[in-house]
Amino acid sequence: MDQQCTTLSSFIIEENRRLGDKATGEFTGLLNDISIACKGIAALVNKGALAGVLGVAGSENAMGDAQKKMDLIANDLFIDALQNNGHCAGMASEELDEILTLPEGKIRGSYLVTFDPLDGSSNMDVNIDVGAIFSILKAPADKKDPTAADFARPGTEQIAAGYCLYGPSSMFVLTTGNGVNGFTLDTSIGEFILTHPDMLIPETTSEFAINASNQRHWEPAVQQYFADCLAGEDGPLGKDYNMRWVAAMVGEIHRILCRGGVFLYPIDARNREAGGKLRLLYEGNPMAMIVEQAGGVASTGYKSIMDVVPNGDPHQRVAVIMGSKQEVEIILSYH
Ligand code: AFP
Repeated sequence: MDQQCTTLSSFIIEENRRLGDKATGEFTGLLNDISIACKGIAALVNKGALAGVLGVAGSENAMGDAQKKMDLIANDLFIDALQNNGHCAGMASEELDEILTLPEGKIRGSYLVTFDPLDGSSNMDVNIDVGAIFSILKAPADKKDPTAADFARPGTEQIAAGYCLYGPSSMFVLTTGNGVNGFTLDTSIGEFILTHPDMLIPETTSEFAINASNQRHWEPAVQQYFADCLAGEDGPLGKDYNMRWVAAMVGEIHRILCRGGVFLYPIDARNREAGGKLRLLYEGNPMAMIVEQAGGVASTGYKSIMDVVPNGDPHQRVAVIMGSKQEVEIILSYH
């Protein structure tokens, strides 16, 4: 093993020290809990059919999505990691109807965690990328059980955010508000190792990701931008574009962090009242924090995602346009 390698745990300890944190160890412990959940999920995702984790569970989540077996397993792994170590006071998950407080007798920690334990889970059965997304907020100071209102805080109040991509290799990508760093899971030693320090999104791009099957429902601004992308160098944007669609936001955002691009899940006629399709607290906000910490822009089309005021519903939806700074600004100029 490379003697110089930095593990996720040593990176977080060092980062806290550098930031002059009083170092109670609680925040480090919380990130460690999350990374342990992600390692457990990575092991099962990697085994796939051999672990018997493919297929549907036969239930639905609060949004009416059919839950996969692995959605529920990943959710349980997050809950187990977060409720037993005294770092977390409550959680909100895509797979739980309501926010979750801790059982009697468990120590209430100083943080709240929201998560999508298995983003893009319909990719599981076809062996394509899936991921986990998380956001960390400060818990109420009084150590009482949090309520849904305690989670209803704008993205600007996030303490940290990250995702774990389960792809050809598993990668844990983290921001604590001081840039973005990526760690690759070395399965031979069971550690996430810093492999992508100071990730920065290129400002310009000619690659976009959008589910074009929804085209007829989009607003005119997005319709026009899309038409101009397709027109390529003969159109007003004056360049040929490439298109990608992983159908797991973690995969799209990771690609954008590595080589630039824009990802759009815009308002459409069917979800205008709800505010969009993706979820604010465990998809929009954490990804917006990561993208902006990496030099990109994250908007609803009309305002910064992290300025959206939550309405108290843990599953509130939001429109998402994020990625390379200059290209997002071009898209916003269409609105
Ligand atoms: P799940 O987390 O429910 O699997 O959904 C994934 C997702 O929220 C996001 O990661 C994708 O970009 C988007 O939905 C894909 O949805 P469509 O295939 O319906 O466009």
